[in-house]
Amino acid sequence: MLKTTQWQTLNDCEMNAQNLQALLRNEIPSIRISNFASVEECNKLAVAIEKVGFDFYKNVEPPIGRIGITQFEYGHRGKLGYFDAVKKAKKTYEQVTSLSFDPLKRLAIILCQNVSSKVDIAYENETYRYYFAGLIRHINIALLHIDFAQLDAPDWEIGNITSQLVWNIYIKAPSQGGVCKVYNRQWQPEDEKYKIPGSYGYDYSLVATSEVKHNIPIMGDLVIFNSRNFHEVVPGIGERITISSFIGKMPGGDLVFWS
Ligand SMILES: O=C(O)CCC(=O)C(=O)O
Ligand SMILES: [Fe+2]
Repeated sequence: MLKTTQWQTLNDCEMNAQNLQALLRNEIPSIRISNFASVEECNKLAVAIEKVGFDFYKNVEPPIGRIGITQFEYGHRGKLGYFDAVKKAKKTYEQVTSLSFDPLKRLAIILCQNVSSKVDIAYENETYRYYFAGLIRHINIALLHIDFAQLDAPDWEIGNITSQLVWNIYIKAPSQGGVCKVYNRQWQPEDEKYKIPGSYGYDYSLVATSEVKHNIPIMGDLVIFNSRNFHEVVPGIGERITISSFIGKMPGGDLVFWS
């Protein structure tokens, strides 16, 4: 049984070794790295992203645009399709970031300074292939959901993670709203009965009495939260473009990235 205790604070926490461990244990709601990227770096990324253009998810309502691939979409379709698509997704990511900077690399350096274990892209031993990390998204609304590889990827290497975080950098932020609400309730298998049929969303009654942290999108900021916690993105005014990936903690303590 997972015990949900009150968060130590509802404020934004800075990145340090202690906070990173606290976030993995769901003792704090999020870590924010303010000015992770400059306005100029974000504007350059936005131009490069517009040039490439977004694809839209199949069967996701309301629509979410993305550049790159997700393990989630291949969870029920088999691994090989995902790993076959990694090379192209990586190439597009490099095409975009080469015109500005690479957020994944910048974050990996910061994480290395704050953990004693290894930090790398996730690797699938069965197929001898690296995962893709660095999803670019255009999200207006995201329904209440969680991202947790023990549920989404039980037969994949990442299914072995003991806890999972997600980072998002805001490349374009709405002038109002677009908040990512993170609830102090971590997914448990019994929660599957709250899943809305035919959707990735869960019923809001799950979080009716939960503590909630509002992560406000600010251009250039990077926010990390525990993606096993139920979360949603509420509507805003203006475009909202992010780059993200998951950070899993492997049983030996190593941190791995994937999207
Ligand atoms: O865009 C966001 O703020 C969070 C989106 C989300 O659901 C995630 O990154 O897991
Ligand atoms: Fe999510």
